[in-house]
Amino acid sequence: MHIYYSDLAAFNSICTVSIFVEMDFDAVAKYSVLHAKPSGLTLQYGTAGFRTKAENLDHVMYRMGLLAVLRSKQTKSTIGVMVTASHNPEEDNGVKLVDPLGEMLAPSWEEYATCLTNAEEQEIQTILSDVCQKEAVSLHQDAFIVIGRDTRPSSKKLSQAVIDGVSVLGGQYHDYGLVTTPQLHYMVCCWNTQEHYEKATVEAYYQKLAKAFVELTKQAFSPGDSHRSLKVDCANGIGALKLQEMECHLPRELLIQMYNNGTKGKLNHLCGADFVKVHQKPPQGIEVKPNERCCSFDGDADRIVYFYNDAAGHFHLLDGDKIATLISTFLKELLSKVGQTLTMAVVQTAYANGSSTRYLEETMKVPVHCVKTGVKHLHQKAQEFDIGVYFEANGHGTVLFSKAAVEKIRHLAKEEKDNQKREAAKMLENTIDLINQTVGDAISDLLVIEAILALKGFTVHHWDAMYTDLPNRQLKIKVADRRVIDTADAERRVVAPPGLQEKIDGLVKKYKLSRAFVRPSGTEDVVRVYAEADTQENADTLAH
Ligand code: NG1
Ligand code: ZN
Repeated sequence: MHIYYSDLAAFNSICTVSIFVEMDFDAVAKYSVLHAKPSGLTLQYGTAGFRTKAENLDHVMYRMGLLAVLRSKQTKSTIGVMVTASHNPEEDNGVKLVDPLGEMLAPSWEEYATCLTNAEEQEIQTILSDVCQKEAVSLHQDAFIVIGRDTRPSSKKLSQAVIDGVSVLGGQYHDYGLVTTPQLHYMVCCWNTQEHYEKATVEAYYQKLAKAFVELTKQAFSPGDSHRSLKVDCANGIGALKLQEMECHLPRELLIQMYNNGTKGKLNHLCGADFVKVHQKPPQGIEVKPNERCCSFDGDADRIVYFYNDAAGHFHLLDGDKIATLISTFLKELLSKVGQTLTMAVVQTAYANGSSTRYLEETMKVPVHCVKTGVKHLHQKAQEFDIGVYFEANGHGTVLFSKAAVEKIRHLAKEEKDNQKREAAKMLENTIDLINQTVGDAISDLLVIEAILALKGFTVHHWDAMYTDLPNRQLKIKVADRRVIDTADAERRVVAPPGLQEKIDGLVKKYKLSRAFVRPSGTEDVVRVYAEADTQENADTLAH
């Protein structure tokens, strides 16, 4: 692993010997001018960092480079900076910081990020000093930052601005270049927990996942079997590059055909997981034959949804809720074979289809918890259990295994005398290794799902038939100020402005099996509306 020092870092070490002891404010100021803030622009570090038009982000990137150095010094750990705007249109971009174990940035630091981003140039120094003081940042401490970016045309230049920010404060860095968001999260975790994880390289990531997949599916594929083919819509994004690299390590029984690989279409345009989920139809650029299993990644490959067309040509979506159901059912079956009483729960948001919640609770007898939108909320809740399965309906999710659960499972996989129990424990062990526990990961999730389907001998139709989704509709509405809406109860009820919740309740009452809520988006300047009801027509009318 090489550690790169930019020209700027070299410049600093020559010009300011004291850089590691105190901040070189002259250099910070000099480079702040080169990464000037457009006047009058205010941004907020939202559910997934900063996101806006790429042309307005240069100063944000530079400043996030600065902040990442302070966070690294404070945590005495490697910190990640990912340049991406996920499923947003190609003209947008964004940035988020990744904390030491690969998790989202701590809330208090989100506030510093917002403050630093909106500061005028002459205020930067004071804000940096304040953060150092409040968080007891030791400037003597070394800082190490890992950086990744998606395939947007603007990403390369923006990640260079991050590097400028890192270097001006004397931080060291490694630029992973083009990686999926979950790969960068995984790398951060590797750097900070070297004893548990493999080497912090993308190649080691492929090897770890491939080994677990091969071991897990050993019994599922027998020689002479026909291929299990899967069509993947890569949203014209980074997923295409990285899935191709992954594929070289996978057994030939799994035949992956990639579409929207970025050579023709525009990123996230009429394709990708968000398009498929929101419009409830197949993406462009892929021919879907009846009953063929297909899936869509989003632009930075941290989300995945499956879909197919039935023989009558009807479109079926298998979203994050269906994925959570498939995975938790599989895990529950293995746990009962192993004979262990580990706690397991599924964590969802208000967007989870009512049918999925009911199926999990009533049929599968798996406890379900509802939290606020945003991966960090799901992740946090899932950590409360031995096994926490979390998925947003949009296809972002993963499974967390507690340290104690992992130890127990690994021990049983080795020492258990009963053959059947030991085999089940081994399968659990391989599932643990196949899952990227830092964050939702389209490539890792794809492999988990494909392994489970192969092991269960399930077609996409079998999987879909586990329960039937209630018809639903999602809308987004531009309002003057979305912040006037305040919610409670995991965003399922409005508490401000007064009277709005009563109106929603009045409308919901008119339909059967209905539910509806509104909340301000954390990533776009819109208010989101969600409705479900007994028929698509009713869900649509209610939403409108
Ligand atoms: P907002 O814009 O706050 O609704 C969206 C998604 C979240 C999450 C974030 C980050 C929906 C309804 N919302 O948040 O689930 O994925 O983006 O990407 O899908
Ligand atoms: Zn994404």
